[in-house]
Amino acid sequence: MNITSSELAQAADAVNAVAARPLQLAVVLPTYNERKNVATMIERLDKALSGIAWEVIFVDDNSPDGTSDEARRLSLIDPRVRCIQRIGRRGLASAAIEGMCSTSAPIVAVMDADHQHDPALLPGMLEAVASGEYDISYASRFAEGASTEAWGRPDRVKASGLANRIANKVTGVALTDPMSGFFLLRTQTLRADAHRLSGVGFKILLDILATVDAPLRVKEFPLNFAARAEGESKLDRTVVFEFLVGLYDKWLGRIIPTRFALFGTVGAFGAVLHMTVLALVLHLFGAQFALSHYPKEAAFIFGQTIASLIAMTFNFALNNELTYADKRLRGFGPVARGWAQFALTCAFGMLANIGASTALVRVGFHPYPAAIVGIVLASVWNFALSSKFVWGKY
Ligand SMILES: Nc1nc2c(ncn2[C@@H]2O[C@H](COP(=O)(O)OP(=O)(O)O)[C@@H](O)[C@H]2O)c(=O)[nH]1
Ligand SMILES: [Mg+2]
Repeated sequence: MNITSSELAQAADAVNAVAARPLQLAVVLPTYNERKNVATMIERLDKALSGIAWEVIFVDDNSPDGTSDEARRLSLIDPRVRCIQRIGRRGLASAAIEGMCSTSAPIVAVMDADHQHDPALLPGMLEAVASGEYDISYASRFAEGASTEAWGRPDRVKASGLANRIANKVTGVALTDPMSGFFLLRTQTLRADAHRLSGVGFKILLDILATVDAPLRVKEFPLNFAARAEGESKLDRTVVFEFLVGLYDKWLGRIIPTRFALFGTVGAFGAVLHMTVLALVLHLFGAQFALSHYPKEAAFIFGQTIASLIAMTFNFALNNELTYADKRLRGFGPVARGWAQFALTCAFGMLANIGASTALVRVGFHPYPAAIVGIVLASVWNFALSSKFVWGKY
C-alpha cells in the first residue's frame, strides 16, 4: 500500500473536516468488481460535498478484482471512507440495506459506484430532506430535464416506461423513475422498516416506498444518467422482469419464497423440454430398442437420461441468468464449476427421478405420468441443494 505525500496532505484535510462537526450524510456504494471506480468516486464525492460532513461506505461482496482492498487502502488516508466486505453474499439490495444500517449519520444516500449517478446532485437532495420538507429525495432518469442518451441502452429505457406505470399504481406515489438506484432519506425512516424490506433483487427504492406505511413526501431530481465509467454491468436482467419479481416478492414472497417460485417456473420450462426430448427419443429409437436384446424399458431409461441431461443444462443456464441474476456466475471457470456442481446436485435428483419413474413404469404406470412424478421429486431436491451448493455458500 503506497501512500504518496499529496495523498497524506489530503488525508490531513479530511481528518480536520471529520473532526470539525458531526456527521451529516453517509453515502452507501454497493460494489461488485468496481476497483477502478473507487478512487475517482471518492474524489468526486469530496468535490461535490465540500462543506458537508460526510462518510462513504463501500459495501463490497468480496469482489474478485480487489475492490475491498482498494477501499481500505484509501480508507487509511481518509477516515471518511469505510468498507464492509461481505463474504459469501451477493446482492445489491441487501448490500444497500446493510450499508444504510451501518452508519450513524442521520441521513443516508445510496448510489451506484460506477459513475452513472452524478454526486453533484447530493447537496440538493440532502437539503430537501434535511430541511424537513421531504422524506426522500431521489434522482430520476426520466424526470423533466433528465437524460439517458449517454447511457446507450435504449432497450432498458423503454422497458422502464412500462414498469414505472405499474409501479406508480402499486406504491401510490407518482414517480417518473421508481426503479432508480440513487436516493437519499433519513436513516431512521429506513431503520424503522429495514426488517420488512425484502432485500431481493435491485429495486430497493421501490421496495422502501411499497413497505413504509406512512405516505412519504418524495422530491425528484432530474439525473443525467451517464455511461458506466469502468468495468461492466452486473444487473442486465431486464427491468420489467426485475420489476415483476419485485411485485411477486412483495405480494406472495412470504407464502412461496420468490426464489423457489422462480426456480419452479424455470423447472417447469425444463420439464416441458424434458418431456419433448423424451418423446423424441422414444419416437426415434423406441422401435430399435424393442428389436434389441435389451430389457423392454431400456429405451425409456435411455430417453430419461438424455432428457435429464439436456433439461439440467437448460435449467442451470436459465437459473443462472434469472433466478440467481444477483449472484450470477460469470466467466468460463465459475460457470463450468457451477455447472458441474449443479450437475452433481441434479445427479442425485436424477437418480431419484429415474429410479422412481422406472419403478412406476415397472408396476404398470404410463411412462409420462411416471416421468412427471420423477421430475417433481427431483426439483424439490435440486432447489434445496443448489441454492446453497451452487449459488450460495455451502
Ligand atoms: N455489493 C454488491 N453490489 C453490487 C452487486 N451487483 C451490482 N452491484 C453494484 O450495484 C451498482 C449497480 O450495478 P450495475 O452493474 O452498474 O447495474 P446497472 O447500472 O443496472 O447496469 C454498481 O455499483 C455495482 O457494483 C452485488 O451483488 N453486490
Ligand atoms: Mg451501472
